[in-house]
Amino acid sequence: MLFPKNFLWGAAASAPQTEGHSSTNGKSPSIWDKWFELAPDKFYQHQGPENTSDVYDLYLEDVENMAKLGLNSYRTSIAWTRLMPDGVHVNPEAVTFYRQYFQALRDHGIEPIINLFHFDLPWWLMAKGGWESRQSVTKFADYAQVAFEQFGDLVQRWVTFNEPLVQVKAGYLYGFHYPAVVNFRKAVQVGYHMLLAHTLAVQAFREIAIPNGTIGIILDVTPVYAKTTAPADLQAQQAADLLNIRSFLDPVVLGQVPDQLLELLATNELTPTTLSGDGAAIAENTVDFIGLNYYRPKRVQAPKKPATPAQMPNELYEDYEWPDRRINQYRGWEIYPEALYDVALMMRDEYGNIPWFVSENGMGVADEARFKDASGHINDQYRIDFMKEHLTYLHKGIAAGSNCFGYHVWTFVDCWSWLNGYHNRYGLYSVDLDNHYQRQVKQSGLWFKELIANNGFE
Ligand code: BGP
Repeated sequence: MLFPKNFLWGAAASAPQTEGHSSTNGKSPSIWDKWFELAPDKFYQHQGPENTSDVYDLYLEDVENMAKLGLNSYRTSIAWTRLMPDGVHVNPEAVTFYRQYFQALRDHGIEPIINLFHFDLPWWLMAKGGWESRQSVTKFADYAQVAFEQFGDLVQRWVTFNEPLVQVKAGYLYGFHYPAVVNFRKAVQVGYHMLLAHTLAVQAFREIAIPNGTIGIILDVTPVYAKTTAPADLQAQQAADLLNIRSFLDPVVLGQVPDQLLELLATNELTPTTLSGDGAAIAENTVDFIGLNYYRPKRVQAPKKPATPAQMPNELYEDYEWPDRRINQYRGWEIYPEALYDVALMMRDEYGNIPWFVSENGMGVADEARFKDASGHINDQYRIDFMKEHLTYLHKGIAAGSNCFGYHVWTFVDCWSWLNGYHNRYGLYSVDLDNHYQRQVKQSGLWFKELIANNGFE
């Protein structure tokens, strides 16, 4: 099974989950640093964001290891709180660090794909209302412009946000992320401000005009599957699809929030506050490419207690557990590789076949040290199987004409996960927390090397 020529093979990560040095080198606190300080019990084994995988010190070793496996691309993010600790001044230490890091990637033949925001809102901005406040939009656009100016000579492919809807859901509906507010109206307003922040960052990018530069966004997108074809289940599916997928994918690719979503919001008294000119800005600043993170499908059914106006999404649709599902028992997520084919066709048929790539796919497993083989490598055959299955369906989608240009695994080196700390590991390399973050390749890393060398697998 061969993949297209020049296919991007790589891995993804984020600044807050890998860099460490979270309170040093001029960085100011993000909501994660502050939340850990305020409520350490929420975090698995009190593992906070201070140290993570020490990429701040070890980036060169990681880049060399990436080159050994043959990666041709790597996505990480810039920490806003490191680059602009007070939102106004640029931190020279951060500029030096990121320039050296991105240069090292380039020197090793690895294209840096750089994301501006991966859940790590500055605390100073949270104190002013965070994404609920309209000023977050312009503050983000200012930061984006600084990043383009500082690193535009080293980075051509840019990303504005990673999974903005996860921020919305985790922070304003389900209590997983700070500020853990539960309020549907606020959630919609926050999502709208993130969409506009994205839009103004794209506008700034177009004005700066980095040679050969392209810009996109990374979304957690999977087709929504209905329990049955009964009208109530299909109606639930449509609501879930509009809120979870089309709310971002339509405006960023097609330049317009879908009318059906506007109607759904109006019926439920959820219409966000907007300013004149917003719609035109959204229409004029569509993206060049899309990154799609895929881990698990979304299955829904008709709500047991429907209500209008809905106070929570489960009054519009309810999650459904398919009895035949396979589960990654460590993370509790369904494994359904077939969805990647459906995603590929959705991009082909409903989004003008815009270039897109799988920007995250991976399997988090606990206690991996127990799988060490005689050679001392973690023998993570389950991860190899997981990637093979997903790549098989992705390949089928590409063969059907979908314009997919790459596949990035989450992640290269085991990293810190928001509330789960180092419980579930995703890396192609392990990290030894008791031994100065020592890295060691897993069997999946060696398999990935072969995959890249052959541009496919048998
Ligand atoms: C994605 C995020 C990543 C990463 C991954 C794995 O949604 O973009 O930051 O964390 O999920 O999830 P988790 O770490 O919660 O197991």
